[in-house]
Amino acid sequence: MNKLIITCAITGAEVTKAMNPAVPYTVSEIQEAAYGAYLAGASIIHLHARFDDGTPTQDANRYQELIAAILEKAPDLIVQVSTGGALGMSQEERAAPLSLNPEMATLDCGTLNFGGDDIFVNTENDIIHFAKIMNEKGIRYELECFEKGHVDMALRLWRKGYLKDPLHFSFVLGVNGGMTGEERDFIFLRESIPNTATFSVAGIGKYEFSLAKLAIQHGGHVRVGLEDNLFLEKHLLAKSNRELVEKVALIAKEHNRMIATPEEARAILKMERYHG
Ligand code: KMH
Ligand code: ZN
Repeated sequence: MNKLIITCAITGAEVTKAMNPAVPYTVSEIQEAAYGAYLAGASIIHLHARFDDGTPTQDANRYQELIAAILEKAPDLIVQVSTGGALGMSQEERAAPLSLNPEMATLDCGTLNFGGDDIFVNTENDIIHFAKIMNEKGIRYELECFEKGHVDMALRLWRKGYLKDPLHFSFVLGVNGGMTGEERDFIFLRESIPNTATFSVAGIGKYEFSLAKLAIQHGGHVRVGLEDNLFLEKHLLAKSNRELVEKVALIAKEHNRMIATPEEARAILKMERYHG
């Protein structure tokens, strides 16, 4: 089986230190979190920018500072910026970090409820807009799909030529408003994408490690991190992102799945460009 790409979603936009003090905000906290995840086996860092007080931002200068700090400690890491940003941000705001020509970015493939009154808005035209920018700049996209309709949307846009090969999906399962992360959901999604596509899973909350295990068994890749889940196990907060990556690395070892270095991850994902 191919090697396992581990992505670490180190901070996100919605989780706070009040929920888990290990959530990183500052440049040095984010640098440390990324480096710890790297040492444990992560080859991709899914990055949201935040100001020192935790406020999420899509400010390109802040992203630049964070990316430089991450690459200073681990120059070969793949940094994947978020174009999802935080709930309520405008399309223009969310696209800002693409001006930095990052190697990789997320592309969210549909709208969904996000708990309470919140809605994460990604219209068809939003998706096309982000895709056009990324195509022009040669930025590799990870297609975030929170339910089956998002997979269908991505495939429709692929057939129309807005999305280019090679496709790499991320099944983000367990959001309050999206699809759950039960085994049947995973199998359904996995069987819905072309054989030529690669995929990763991001299990939200209690689904983090059960989905990771399924993906490891089925040749997929895995994302973990405090953005997605705050707990190492039930009632036990994770002390760091590194701990979460270490737990996945252990599951991979139990299933005889080797872990990809960043260079190997680039080869698996057929990425042509190394940084900006
Ligand atoms: N913060 C969420 C509303 C992404 O990074 O592309 C959206 C999100 C997706 O985290
Ligand atoms: Zn994110």
